[in-house]
Amino acid sequence: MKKALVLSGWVFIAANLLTATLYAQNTSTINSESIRLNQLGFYPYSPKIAIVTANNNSTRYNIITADKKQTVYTGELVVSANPALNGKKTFIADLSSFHKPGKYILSVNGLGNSFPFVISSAVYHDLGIASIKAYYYQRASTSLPEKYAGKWHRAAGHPDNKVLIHPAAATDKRPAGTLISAPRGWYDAGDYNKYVVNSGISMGTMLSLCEDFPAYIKTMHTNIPESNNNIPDILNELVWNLRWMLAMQDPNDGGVYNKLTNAVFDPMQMPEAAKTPRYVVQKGTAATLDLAAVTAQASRMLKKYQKQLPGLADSCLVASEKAWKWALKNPNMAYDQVAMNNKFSPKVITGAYGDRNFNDEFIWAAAELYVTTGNENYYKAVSMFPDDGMPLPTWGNVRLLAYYSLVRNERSLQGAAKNNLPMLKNRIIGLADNLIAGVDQRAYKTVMGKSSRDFYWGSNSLAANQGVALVQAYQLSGDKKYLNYALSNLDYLLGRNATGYSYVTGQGYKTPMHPHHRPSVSDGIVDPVPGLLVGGPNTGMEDGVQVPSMVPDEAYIDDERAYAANEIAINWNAPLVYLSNAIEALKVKAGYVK
Ligand code: 9MR
Repeated sequence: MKKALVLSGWVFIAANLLTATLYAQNTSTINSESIRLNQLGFYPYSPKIAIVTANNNSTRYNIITADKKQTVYTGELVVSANPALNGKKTFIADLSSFHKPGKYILSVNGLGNSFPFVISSAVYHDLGIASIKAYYYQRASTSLPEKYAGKWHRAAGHPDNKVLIHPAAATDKRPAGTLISAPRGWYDAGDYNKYVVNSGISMGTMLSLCEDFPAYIKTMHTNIPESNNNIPDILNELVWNLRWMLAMQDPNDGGVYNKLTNAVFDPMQMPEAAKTPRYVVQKGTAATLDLAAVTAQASRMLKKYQKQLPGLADSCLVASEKAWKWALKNPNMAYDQVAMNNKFSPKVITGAYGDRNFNDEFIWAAAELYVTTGNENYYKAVSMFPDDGMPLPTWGNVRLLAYYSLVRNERSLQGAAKNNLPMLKNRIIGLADNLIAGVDQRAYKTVMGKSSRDFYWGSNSLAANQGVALVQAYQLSGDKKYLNYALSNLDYLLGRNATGYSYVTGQGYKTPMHPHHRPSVSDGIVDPVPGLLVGGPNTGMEDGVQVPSMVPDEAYIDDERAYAANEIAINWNAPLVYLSNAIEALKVKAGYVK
C-alpha cells in the first residue's frame, strides 16, 4: 500500500475538488452504507439476506439490474425480532426466492443502493482460491516471481538455513549457538516469525478440507510453482509448511521447538530487508503434540502421492511417533516466555502462543495417530472425552480437530472408538444446534454475534470456525439447515455485519486496505496482498489504537497499526479456506446450484 503523497498548494486544492465532484456523482446512486450484504453475492438457490441498518420510511426494497435499467424483484423489509449489539433493530430483506443469475443492486427508496452483487453458480470460487493462494504469499525463504504472484512479486527473505539454537533450547548434542537449517514454512501473520503451535491448527484445519473433499481439491488451481506436478495445489502448499515443521523437530530426541523467531519483531519492511539473527527457542509439549497430530494426518493424506513425494508419508509417520514419545516423557512442558527471558539472553519478545493446558493436544495427537496407524493403544492412551465440552478450535484448544478426524474416518474405527461414535456424532449435532439457536431472531441473522463475548482478538476466525462446525453437522446429518447457517457466517465475513466490511482483502468492495501485514505495508503497491482475512472486531484494543466504536461488533478499524483488529494470520485464514471451499464443494449436493 502506497504511503499517502503529501500534496501541497494548488495541486492539493485541485485534487480535493476532483474528489468532491466524483463523490457527489456517486453518492446519490450507489453504496448506501446502511445496506449490508455479502459483497460477492449468492448462489441461485441459496438463502439471500440483506440487512438495512438505518431507520427509514420505506417498507419495501427493489432488486434492480446493475445497469439500473430494470427492476427485477421487489420485496418487503421486515423489522428484526431483536436489536443488534448497538441496541437498534434492523430491517431484513430476504430475497431468497429470487434465483436468476446476473449482476444486481439492492435499492431502498430514500436510502440508496447496495454495492453490486452477483447471483452465480460459482460465486465463491475465486474466494476459495484466493484464501489458499494467500499462503503462497506468506511463504518464507523464497522469492515470489511475477508469474505466480502478479503485482505482489517480491524477493526472497528469511532463508532460515542458519538458525541459532537459543540458550533456552540448548542440549548436549545441540549446545547454544549451534546452527540448524529450517527453511520454508509460512510467515505466521503480519510478522515474519514461524510458530509451530499456530501452524498446527492451521495445517490441521486445511488437511481436513483435503480429507473431506478429495475430489474437489483436485479442481483447485492456485498457480504456484508446483502446479501441474500431479498433486493438488492445496496439498503442495501444505507440504511447503510441512517440510519446515519437520525441521523444527530435534532428531536427537523427537521434541519440537516452539518457534523459529527473531528476538524482536522485524520493522515494517519487506522480507528481503530483514537480516537479524533467527533462533529456535525451547521445546514444548504443545508444539510437539501439534506436530505429532499434523504429521500423522499428513501421512495418511500423502500416502496417495508416494510416487510424487517419495518417502514423505513415511517420514511424517516416523516424526509423529517420535514426537508422541517425547510428549509422553515431557507431558507438561509449557512455553513460558517471561520465565525464559528471566533466565536467558537474548530476550525473545515475539508472539508466545503460550498454551498451558495440553489435554486437548494429547487428544488430537492420539486421535490422528490412532486413525493413521489403527493402533488402539493411541486411542486408549488418553481420556478421549474428559467432559462433554465441544470447544471450537483455537490455537490453544484443538480438541475438536480430533473429533472431526474420528468422525470423518468412521469406517476405519474399531473397538472403543467405534462404540463411542454415535455419542460423538450426537455431540457434533448438539454443538451445531447450540450454534443455530436464536439466529433467526438476531439483527443480522448470522450465527456469529450471539453475544459480546464473540468479539475478541481474531474474532473473524470464530465466525469461520463456527461455519466449519456447521459444515461438519451438515455432512453428518444431511440436514441442509446446518449448511444454510454455515453460509450465514460466510455472509457475515463478506459484509453482512455491523461494520459493512468484507473482511477479506481483495474480495468485495469495502475491504481492508491497510492490514497489519508487513509486505502489504511496505511493498509500495496500493492494494494489499489478496485473500487475507483480518482479525476483525475486538474491543480489547491491545494495540492501543482507538477503534471508532466500542460496540463489540463495531470495534474494528482498517489501520495498519491496529494489530489486535486488523492483522492477518494463518490460523484465521485456515477456517476461511475450509468454509469457502467446502461450500463450493457442496453447492450441488445442497441444491444451491441446479
Ligand atoms: O492470535 C493470537 C491471540 O489469540 C493472542 O491473544 C495474541 C496475544 O498473545 O497473539 C495472537 O497471535 C499473534 C502472535 O502472537 C504473533 N503473530 C501474530 C499473531 C496474530 O496477532
